Amino acid sequence: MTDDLLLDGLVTKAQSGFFAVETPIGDITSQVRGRLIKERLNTDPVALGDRVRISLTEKYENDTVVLQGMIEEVLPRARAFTRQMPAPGGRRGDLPDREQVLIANPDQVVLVFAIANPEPRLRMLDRFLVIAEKNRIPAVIVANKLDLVTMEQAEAVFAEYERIGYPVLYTSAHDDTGVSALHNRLTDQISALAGPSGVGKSSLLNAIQPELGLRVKAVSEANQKGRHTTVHPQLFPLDNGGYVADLPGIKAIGLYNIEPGEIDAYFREIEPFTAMCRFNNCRHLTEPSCAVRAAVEEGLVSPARLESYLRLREEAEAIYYRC
Ligand SMILES: Nc1nc2c(ncn2[C@@H]2O[C@H](COP(=O)(O)OP(=O)(O)O)[C@@H](O)[C@H]2O)c(=O)[nH]1
Ligand SMILES: [Mg+2]
Ligand SMILES: [Zn+2]
Repeated sequence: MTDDLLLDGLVTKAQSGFFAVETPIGDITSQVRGRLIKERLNTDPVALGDRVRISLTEKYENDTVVLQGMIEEVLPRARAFTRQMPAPGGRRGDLPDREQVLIANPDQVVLVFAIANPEPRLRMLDRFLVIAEKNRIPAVIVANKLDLVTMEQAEAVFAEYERIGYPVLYTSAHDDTGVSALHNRLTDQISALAGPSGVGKSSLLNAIQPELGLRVKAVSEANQKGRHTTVHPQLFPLDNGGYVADLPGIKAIGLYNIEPGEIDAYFREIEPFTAMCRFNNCRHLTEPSCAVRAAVEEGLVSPARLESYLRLREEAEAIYYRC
């Protein structure tokens, strides 16, 4: 037996208690030590993207030796894309809220939108950015289908995001514009991809690496069949190094674990002005001497971003005060 040997690995797939762990000697299907499950009650004990240590056991299957893994240790997560599951019975119940980990240790989230066909849904983009900021995950924006518009038209929509500090890549999967720049961004990184359907995510992945988009799509479609099915994304290796995962479940992420006042901090260009409002509990709606509204008047904050802010804050308030 080889049980005194511990192997380092990366969890590339997590499903129903079984984990695909990529190790220096290949992919090894693994389970989790019961002790770890008991120690990590308020989170997923092991999740996609976790760095783990496994022990090995040999098993005979049809006269051949198969290696099986047992996850003995989960290394600390640098960051994680999580969804808070409200405890049964709400905040007043005895059970704690529990987090579901969509992906551990992503280096970045890549938010893909089309510049046209379909029209970019900037409200959704702003929601994704809030969730990324909340989870402290760097966000990259991809503005695809550049072939359908002029660069001026594209920048009219997306340059604001560059101005406030998010990298924006302008791409076209149809004529390959920006595809190598996107490829470079993904290389050697663990990237979580998100965006509405029809914007060209699969096409861009296929342009980067044949079949990649098809493989990613097959998984996310299977996940979307039932409304209540748990989402099991998967990390797909890139030939040049790095991994991508599709995050089909991200659209459903609510603002459960976000307090209304916290949202200020997740709009990076709005945040600096909030300290200058006359009232320190200013909601930037109709209060007198609101520095945020003044900043919009002066062209320092875009009206569309303030609108997103107000709507997300309203949503967060509705959830917060209901619980
Ligand atoms: N004009 C144009 N069409 C694109 C581009 N990328 C994808 N499409 C088309 O948009 C549709 C949706 O693409 P798909 O990759 O399946 O989007 P996904 O749902 O985000 O994975 C398909 O008809 C593609 O051919 C692009 O850069 N330019
Ligand atoms: Mg797709
Ligand atoms: Zn204000």
